[in-house]
Amino acid sequence: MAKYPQGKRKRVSPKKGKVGVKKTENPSSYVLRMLLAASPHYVSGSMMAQKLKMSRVGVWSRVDRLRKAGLSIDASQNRGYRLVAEPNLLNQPLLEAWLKECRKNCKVFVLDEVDSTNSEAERRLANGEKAPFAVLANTQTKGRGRMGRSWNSPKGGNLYLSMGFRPDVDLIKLRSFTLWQGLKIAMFLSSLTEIDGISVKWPNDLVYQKKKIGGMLTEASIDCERVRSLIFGIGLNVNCPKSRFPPSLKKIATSIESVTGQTFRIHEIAAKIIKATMEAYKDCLEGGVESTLMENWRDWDALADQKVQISMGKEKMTGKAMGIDLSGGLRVKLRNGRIRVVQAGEVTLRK
Ligand code: BT5
Repeated sequence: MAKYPQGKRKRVSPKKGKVGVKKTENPSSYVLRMLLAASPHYVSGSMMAQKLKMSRVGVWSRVDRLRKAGLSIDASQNRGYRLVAEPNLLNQPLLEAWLKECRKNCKVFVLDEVDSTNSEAERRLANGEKAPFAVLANTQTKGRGRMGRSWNSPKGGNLYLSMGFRPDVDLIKLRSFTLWQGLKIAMFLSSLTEIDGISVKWPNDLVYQKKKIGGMLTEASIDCERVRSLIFGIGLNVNCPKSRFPPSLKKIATSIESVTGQTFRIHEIAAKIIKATMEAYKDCLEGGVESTLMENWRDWDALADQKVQISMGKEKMTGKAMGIDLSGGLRVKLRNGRIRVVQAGEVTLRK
């Protein structure tokens, strides 16, 4: 549980005005929105009743339902209700409330368990779900990495999120999509967690001191050079203590909690990553991200000036990583001084 008032969230008062819950909004998410906006203070029960257009008993039973779903809400006779802590397990109304708080509309599907959120997003796109949308799960039984690798997905406290889009644009517009997303998400995480030293390891890892904190998996369906559908998946180790990593990951992975010694609000992180992902996607469609990406990359590049080995299928090559070019390819300086640009491959750091 991430407790209040701990955390770095700016304190705001409930918004004034006569407007209450809209017909389209889930009342539970509206209750949570009011509690979030007032946090760490109380919201009066009668004000809630007025805004929700229901009786005070109605509000009480709505709050009780939220408590049963795992939310810690304190009730005080004279003061009203207060959100005490947020759960580590995902709660759909709370995520919706955070999205509203971030002023972002996006349909979300919160699942307790799924094979892979990327696979679920793919199925939903195939079944005609309106894009964009986000799929999140508390755990994945077949979380996927690239090239058939698996993504360790223990239950509770980590983020497993996929977003489905239908871009219908030329492939070239989205060639820097994963790198741009990585840069934007690394920037957001650094500012939220105040971790100094989060970086992006080309092409799809989020790392801290050479240890993997998150990974991204972009999958697209392409038809005649046009991207018809696109799925962006991210796995992020948030509140997972090191002791929960399997032995194979203990030396190569870490989590935000292990780095900071603090737990973070998973719903806030999820909502803000959804927002950052939607904005980064829009940037790519509008065009022109490549030069900004190249300019900013150096500050966030986990490989800058490092000796690397790159595996491209059976071919292996060693050299010094020299940033990216306009196409998003990794520039590698070979022993003979020539620069080779690699578009896809597995990079390992060499001593
Ligand atoms: C990735 O692959 O890094 C992309 C991972 C994407 C996962 C998300 S979760 C939500 C969505 N749904 C999915 O099914 N997938 C996406 P790759 O570069 O191939 O790295 C995989 C390697 O990372 C593994 O072989 C392990 O060495 C390591 N790894 C696995 N689980 C990890 C974890 N939880 N934390 C850090 N490293 C991990």
